[in-house]
Amino acid sequence: MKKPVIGLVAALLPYPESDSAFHCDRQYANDTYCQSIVRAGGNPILILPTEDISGSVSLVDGLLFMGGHDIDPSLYNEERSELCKKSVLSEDRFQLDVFYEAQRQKKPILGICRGHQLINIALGGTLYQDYRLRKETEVDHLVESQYDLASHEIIIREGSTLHSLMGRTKVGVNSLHHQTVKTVGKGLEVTAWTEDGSIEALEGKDILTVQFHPESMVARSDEMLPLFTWLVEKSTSSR
Ligand SMILES: [Mn+2]
Repeated sequence: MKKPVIGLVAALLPYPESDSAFHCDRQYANDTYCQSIVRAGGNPILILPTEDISGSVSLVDGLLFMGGHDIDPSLYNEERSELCKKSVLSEDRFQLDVFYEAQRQKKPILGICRGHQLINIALGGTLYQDYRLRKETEVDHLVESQYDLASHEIIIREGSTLHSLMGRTKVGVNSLHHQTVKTVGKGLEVTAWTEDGSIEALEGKDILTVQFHPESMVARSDEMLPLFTWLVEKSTSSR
């Protein structure tokens, strides 16, 4: 049987970070995202910058927006804070265009970390340019040493999609972000928080987004696999 095709929206690795002998940028997806989709029963492909975004989106059954750079604060009408890290406007605009086209074509969407933040901005939400700009900051959100292990707990709203996938209201997650959602975009609901009130998950119609990195935890255990299974199963039923 043909597997649901999941479009991974390409991330940009600009030169010289790309370390390319050809002095060029790279468009890429971390293998952990690919492997998570494969383990969930999907067939991952890369959505690349193109003038025919509509054509590319029509090739896939669902989309995954992955982790990556900060997003240019001008896209949510804020001045750049000195705490904001590197952003690339062309990458932001490409990924936003893919999101809007995916919505037009009614494709299910999973967003992870930058993807979660991008989708919130696409729907009119805003970000804290660094989580330490929040008033309450008891939780450390940038714990790179535990990239595949839980470093803080999240509290999940009962009755949410995330609750049905995890089967409980408290789950340990990894945390490798320094920005976080401030105001929530139109049509989205907050479905998970940390104990100090930082937003960790959003849901809308056929949209699920998380601030943590389930793709990295999937390499160690199946606990986070249901998030990817949700996307693959939704993508099956949308055809
Ligand atoms: Mn976190």
